[in-house]
Amino acid sequence: MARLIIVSNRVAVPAEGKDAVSAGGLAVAVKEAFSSYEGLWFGWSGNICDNPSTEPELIDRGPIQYAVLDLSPQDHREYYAGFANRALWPIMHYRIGLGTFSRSDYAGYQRVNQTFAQALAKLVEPDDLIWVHDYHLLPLASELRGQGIANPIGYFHHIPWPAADVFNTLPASSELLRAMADYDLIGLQTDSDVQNLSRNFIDTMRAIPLGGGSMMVDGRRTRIRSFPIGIDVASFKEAADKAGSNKVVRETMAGLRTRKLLIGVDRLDYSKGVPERMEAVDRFFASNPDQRGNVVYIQITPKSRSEVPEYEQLSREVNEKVGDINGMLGEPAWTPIQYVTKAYPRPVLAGLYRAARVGLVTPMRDGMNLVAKEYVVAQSEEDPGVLVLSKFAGAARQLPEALLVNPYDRFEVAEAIRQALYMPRGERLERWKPMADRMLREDVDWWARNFMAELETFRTVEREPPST
Ligand code: GDG
Repeated sequence: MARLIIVSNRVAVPAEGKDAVSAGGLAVAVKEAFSSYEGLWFGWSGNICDNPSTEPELIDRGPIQYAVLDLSPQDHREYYAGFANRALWPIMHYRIGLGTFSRSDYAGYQRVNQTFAQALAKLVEPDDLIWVHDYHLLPLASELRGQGIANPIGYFHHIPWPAADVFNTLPASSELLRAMADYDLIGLQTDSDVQNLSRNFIDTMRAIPLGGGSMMVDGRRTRIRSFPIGIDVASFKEAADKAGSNKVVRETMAGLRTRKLLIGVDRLDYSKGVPERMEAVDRFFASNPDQRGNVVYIQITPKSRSEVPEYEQLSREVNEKVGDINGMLGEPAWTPIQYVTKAYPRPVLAGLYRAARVGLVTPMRDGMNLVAKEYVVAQSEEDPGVLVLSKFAGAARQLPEALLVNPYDRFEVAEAIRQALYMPRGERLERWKPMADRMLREDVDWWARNFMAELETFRTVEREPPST
């Protein structure tokens, strides 16, 4: 069997005796990709220590091998919390004003990419395919080529690619684009991301389009295509079907009594539009006073990236907003917003999605947004709920039957909440069915298979020996 090497910033090494599917997020996607290959998953262990080894720790877990490196406190500060999450993340999400560029952070980002490439190059065998994930590792292919690696290397970008004028505000933008041309295949979430990056290549690097997404850049050929990521539909649906027996779900439903439930589930991140959504809910109660006491909004928001100052600030903002709204509108017997910052097991989420009449997924900008897909898949045909979805989430392309909204317009979101709550079953079903069918067809397996099939085509490409 051929071997696939997956590289990502964080590697989710499962506990001994467990397989990777028990974890969420990338682990689910990676498992699908590994189903037809022998696998090696390479990246950061999640540990921070002084003087980390440059030799990865090798761990065997069933069919998948893991190779992980620790980071030093400086690496973590500059590469991860700094350049990746304070420069690239905000800019990719169109938040230029929140971007903080520092030369030392950028140097740290390059250094960690180089260290990863040097360690990985020693493990690569001639027939391996390499699939790199996400914005932490934009220059990895270039570093690997510098180490003499000529294997096919693909990259998948999980977050949006902004308009060229936005990306080009980043001082390192041209250098990063040039490095990206060393990937054979660049996958993005949507066609509009593809257009943005292709324009960026053409305008900034005089890339020559060759048709079918291929481009010639500095004498190298690369291909840019969209591969919208999906979810593990079968297991999510099963979790939602069984959730009635879950204690947290049962107690939540009992607590609701006859009230209708609105649900939001997001990592605490300014791209997800949590405070803006709370304002829209506030607006909804202001213009629909008869609904006070009849509707409850549960927002589940596990904290993330607390080491980045903008996230701490957001956490304070959301706490304040929840306090204000509940204080102004609440009654001893009714709390309009139930805000929870702990992470729940996936079966609990699936059950709460099923119980919710309305799924509120209103990011200001999002590469895809898997919560929107999970909400759809968790619904039942007997009584499907309504998805209110930001038109700036990549998922909106595959879920056009949702109530699509502009998350910057709280009046529009409030009106969509009203419409969703009053929508008759016939219309709910008519909107939900095509979305559920599409999610089933375009699931995580479909995504991984498509990407790998395309990457496989680069096995036969003759490559100039890398100039070291
Ligand atoms: C990036 C892109 C793109 C959330 N709370 C809990 C929990 N979650 C799970 C959700 C969902 C996942 O986390 C979040 O998915 P998003 O799609 O919103 O993700 P990001 O983390 O921003 O990821 C995004 C994604 O990559 C994939 O390409 O869609 O656009 O930004 O699965 O269910 N899971 C559990 N407990 C929680 O409390 N177990």
